[in-house]
Amino acid sequence: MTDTEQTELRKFMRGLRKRNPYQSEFQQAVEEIATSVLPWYLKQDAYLKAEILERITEPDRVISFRVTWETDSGEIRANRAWRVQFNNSLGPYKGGLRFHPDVNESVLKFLGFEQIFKNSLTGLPMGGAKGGSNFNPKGKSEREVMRFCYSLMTELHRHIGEDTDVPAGDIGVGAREISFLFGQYMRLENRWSGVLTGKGLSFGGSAVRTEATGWGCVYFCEAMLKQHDQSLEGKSVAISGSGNVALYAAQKLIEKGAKPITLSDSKGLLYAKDGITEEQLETIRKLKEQERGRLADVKIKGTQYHASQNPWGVACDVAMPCATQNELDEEDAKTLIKNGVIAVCEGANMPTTAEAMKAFRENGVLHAPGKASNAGGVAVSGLEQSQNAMRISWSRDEVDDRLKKIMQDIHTRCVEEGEQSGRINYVNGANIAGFKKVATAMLAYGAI
Ligand code: NDP
Ligand code: 2IT
Repeated sequence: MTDTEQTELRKFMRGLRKRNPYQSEFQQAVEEIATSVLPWYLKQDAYLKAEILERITEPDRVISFRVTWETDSGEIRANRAWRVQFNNSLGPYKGGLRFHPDVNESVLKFLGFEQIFKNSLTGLPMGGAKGGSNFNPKGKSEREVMRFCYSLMTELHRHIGEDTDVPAGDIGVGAREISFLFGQYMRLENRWSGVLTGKGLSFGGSAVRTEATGWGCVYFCEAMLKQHDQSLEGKSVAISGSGNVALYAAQKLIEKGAKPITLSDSKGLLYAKDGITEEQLETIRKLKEQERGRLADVKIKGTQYHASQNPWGVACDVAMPCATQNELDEEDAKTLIKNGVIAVCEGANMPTTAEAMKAFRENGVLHAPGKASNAGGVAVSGLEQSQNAMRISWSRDEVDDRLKKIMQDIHTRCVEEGEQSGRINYVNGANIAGFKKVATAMLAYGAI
């Protein structure tokens, strides 16, 4: 960055921090995008005059509401919930719902903001949004989760619609929660519509949506390695998380001949020196998806559980953070670099801190940002919307072929926009490619 660009960035960020105090995650996500796009943006008079950067960082609206529900023992509980409808320039608002005790407005604004550019990169007509609640589904009974979902949808239904805003899953929201939410939407609206994605396969869900984020992340990683004359074959991969994204990333890695050597959760790390096998992964998947167990409960020969540890201390060729934001910091990055990591491919949203990103960049580690590498999930959500609109359903192979093509196209866009003196900066590439399309649409709409 030149001195002028740096001064402009500081000025812009000062204003943004003032307008959004205490929202550190949102500020972090905006600063990353602004850093990438400013060198281009500052040369575009029309965009500058239209204040596109100021406008794109302001959500269209944030809906905030109370969700009251009853426990099995008859106690009344109240949680906070939000829907951040960030930008619908490219299509109806689209993005997941997160249920986790750490959810607050800053977290949902960062996620909604990232979603605008991720959705733009998919090439599908989707705007950006995110929602969720500080409700903790852990330890709750099935009936409690159901009552909570019904209550949340009782407010949310008036703000969403198949051509307005189409929520989906994220942390703590999977097939079970989407089914409860969808059932309540239908009851309230008295009609069937493709208003949520990630639905069950028998009621409008798309083949491969469950697997899409993890598989897509591996397809992106494969493309990134191929671009650098490498392959996944035989590579050891440290994965964090053991939820939807992590489990299906591990599955596809095994299929590609790579070795997933770790999984994790918020309590600890599961390590398999020789790689987790297909059979072992199936056992873990059942424990997590059906019994809602913890990794500490996994008792499989050839694996070790280490409480309170993350995967970044384990020597690996590739790191795939698939749990949550800021889970990989500068110290973790330095350890990975020391241990010879060649690529980091993000399954989660913003899992890498700004300092860790800098360390990877300065040490020549390939780094795929989540908005590019985890876009497979929302892409197949977009395909679910198309199938619902056409009243048809595509086969697994058909959806998987489209997913592969979308991930390859995203990779190509990152390369085109991210090439700098012979090296590819995937973070810049994804940010610039995602931003340009939305900014151009906003400019065309005039002063709205
Ligand atoms: P899940 O709820 O299925 O799994 C989340 C996993 O991450 C769990 O293993 C969980 O451990 C761990 N985790 C969550 N919060 C923390 C934390 N604060 N510290 C340590 N570990 C944590 O969620 P997903 O797999 O769906 O989502 C994972 C990431 O991928 C998120 O960043 C999400 O935004 C992103 N993503 C998801 C997509 C999807 O389609 N599902 C699409 C694109 C991105 P524990 O059980 O102990 O909490
Ligand atoms: O972060 C994400 O892209 C998601 N949680 C998926 C969103 C979606 O609408 O499928």
